[in-house]
Amino acid sequence: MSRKFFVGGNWKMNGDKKSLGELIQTLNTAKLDANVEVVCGSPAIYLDFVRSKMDAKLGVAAQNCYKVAKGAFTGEISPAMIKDVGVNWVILGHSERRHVFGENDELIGQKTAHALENGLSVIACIGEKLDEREAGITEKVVFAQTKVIADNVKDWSKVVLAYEPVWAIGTGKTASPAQAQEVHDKLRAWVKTNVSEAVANSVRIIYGGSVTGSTCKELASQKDVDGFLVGGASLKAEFVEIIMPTS
Ligand code: G2H
Repeated sequence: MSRKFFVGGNWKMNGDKKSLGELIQTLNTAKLDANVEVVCGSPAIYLDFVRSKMDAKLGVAAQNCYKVAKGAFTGEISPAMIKDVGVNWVILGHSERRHVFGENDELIGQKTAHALENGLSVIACIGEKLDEREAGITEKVVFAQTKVIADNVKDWSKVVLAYEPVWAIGTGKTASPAQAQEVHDKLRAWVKTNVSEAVANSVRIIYGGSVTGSTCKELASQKDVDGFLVGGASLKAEFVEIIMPTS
C-alpha cells in the first residue's frame, strides 16, 4: 500500500509574526509536491494567525493540547479551541513535553484520546533516550510508548506516528538511515501484531531528529520512513527542500 509522504514542521517556541509571516509566504509560493502532505506546528499564540495566512493546502498543528474540553486549567488549550481557529492537527508526546515538562505515557494517552474524539488528527511522538539506546532497550521503550497511544486510538487514519530518538533531537546528530529504518520496521511489525495488518500497511511512521536538507533524501529512501518531523530546519527556507526529498 502506498502511504502519502508526510512532512511536519515543528517550530517549537520560535518565531514571531514577522518571521513566521515570511516563512509562510515562502511556503505558500513554493512549488510543493502535491504528493506530500505538509503540516506546520505553530506556537499556540500564533495558531489563528498562521492558519489565516497559510495556504489551505498546507496543514497547521498545535504543539500540544490538554485532555479535557474546558475548565480551570491555567495555561492550557483544548482541542475544541484548536478546532475553533481552523486548525486540524496536534503534536502530542513530543520528547520536550515528556522530558522537559514531565508528561508521562498515561497523560499522553489521555490527550490522544481526547484530541481524536474532538476531531483533531494527531502526530504522536515516541523515542528513546541515549542511555536507553545504549542499554539496548530502544524497542522496549518505543513499544511501550506506542502501546499507550494505540490503546487510545480508534481511527488510525487520523494518526501519524513520529519516531524521534531523543539523542538526535536538536543535537545535529541525525540517526543514520539504517538506524531509522530498523526502528520504523520494528514499529510497523508491532502495529501489525498489536493493531492490524491493514493499519500497519497504512499508518505513516515519520522520522524526527536533526533532519536537514542534506540528510533528508537518504532517510526518505528507506522503505518504512514515510516522512519527517522537522524542528530547526523547518524555520528556514531549507524546509522546502525537505518537503520534496524524493524529487
Ligand atoms: C525533533 C525535531 C522536531 P530537530 O524535536 O520535532 O527537532 O529537527 O530540531 O531535531
